[in-house]
Amino acid sequence: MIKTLFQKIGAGALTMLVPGMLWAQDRAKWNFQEPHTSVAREMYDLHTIVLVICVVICVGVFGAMVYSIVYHRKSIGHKAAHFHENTTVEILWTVIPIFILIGMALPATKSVLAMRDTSSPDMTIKVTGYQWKWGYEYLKGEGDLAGIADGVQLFSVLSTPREQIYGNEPKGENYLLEVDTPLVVPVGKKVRVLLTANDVIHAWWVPAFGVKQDAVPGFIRDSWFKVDKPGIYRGQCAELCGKEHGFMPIVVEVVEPAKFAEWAGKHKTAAAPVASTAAVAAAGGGDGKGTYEKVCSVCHASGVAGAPKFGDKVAWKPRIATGADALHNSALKGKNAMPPKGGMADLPDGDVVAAVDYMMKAAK
Ligand SMILES: [Cu+2]
Repeated sequence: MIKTLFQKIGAGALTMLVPGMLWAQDRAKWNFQEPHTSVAREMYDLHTIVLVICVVICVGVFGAMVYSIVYHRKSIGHKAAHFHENTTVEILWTVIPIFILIGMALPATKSVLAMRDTSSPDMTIKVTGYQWKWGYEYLKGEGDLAGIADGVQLFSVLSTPREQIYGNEPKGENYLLEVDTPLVVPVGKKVRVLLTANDVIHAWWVPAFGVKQDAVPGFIRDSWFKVDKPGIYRGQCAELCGKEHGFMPIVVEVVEPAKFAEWAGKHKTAAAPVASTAAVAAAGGGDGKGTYEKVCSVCHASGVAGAPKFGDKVAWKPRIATGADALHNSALKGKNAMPPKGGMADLPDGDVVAAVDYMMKAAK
């Protein structure tokens, strides 16, 4: 009887061994991402230590239980021992867990303090969550980063083609984890991120940096990272923020400082205003198609919540009848659920007007 029981346990352990080995081989898929900041490394180690403690406790407790069930069972005539109100045992099972908890709490507290320490950064970037994209604004560089990227602003929008999302095309390698314009930061520099949101709560999460921070409208939260290796790091919005929550990934490109300066220089000239927004609006020189794709399409491509669908002649007809000026005004100042300039306060008026014209033209 006992023999067959152990044979069964042995066979069970063997069948567990194969998936266990497969797991070990493929662990990068199941484990945390490879950490690339000191905070992420601390989190990774903490997770490993606590996991090991849990496994040891689990094996110890269940081992004792199984041993007792098998060897101390009534059918072989075992007589139960009595150790009620045994002071030594009671002290032991109080003191040992206390030490285990202290052993876990000490390194965890140290890591949380390191995570919260956003003091003396080399660079500060404001991150704004929108439904459904990320906005980045380089606020201030310190030391040799002073002034290099200050004032550069960019928007990061999902670049996975809709055909892949709808299943009409095979999915790419970085499916739903790719954007048109990544955030670029220098390697080995402490970057402080200030997080906020424009509409609902989002969360900026980059696992390899050990950063996961809520972006709350009306509040500023901060976090930091200092990446040790150039490369492309991917993350996602980690707070359910609406129907396209899964479509606002984060891509951070970490580059050498020289390359960063070069990149920033390019973006600074690109961001410089060429003419007054009014003049652009008058000349109709704004980027209609680009603005539509970056801003308006979020609602108008699928036609959500009263937003007339792009190219839908029936839905657009009564709106077009109110005149182009009225539509330009609604887009600039906001109407019902549509925020002013689609929620992008920094958008030049010319681009907004051009985007409205572009959408009107498509529906005529
Ligand atoms: Cu979000």
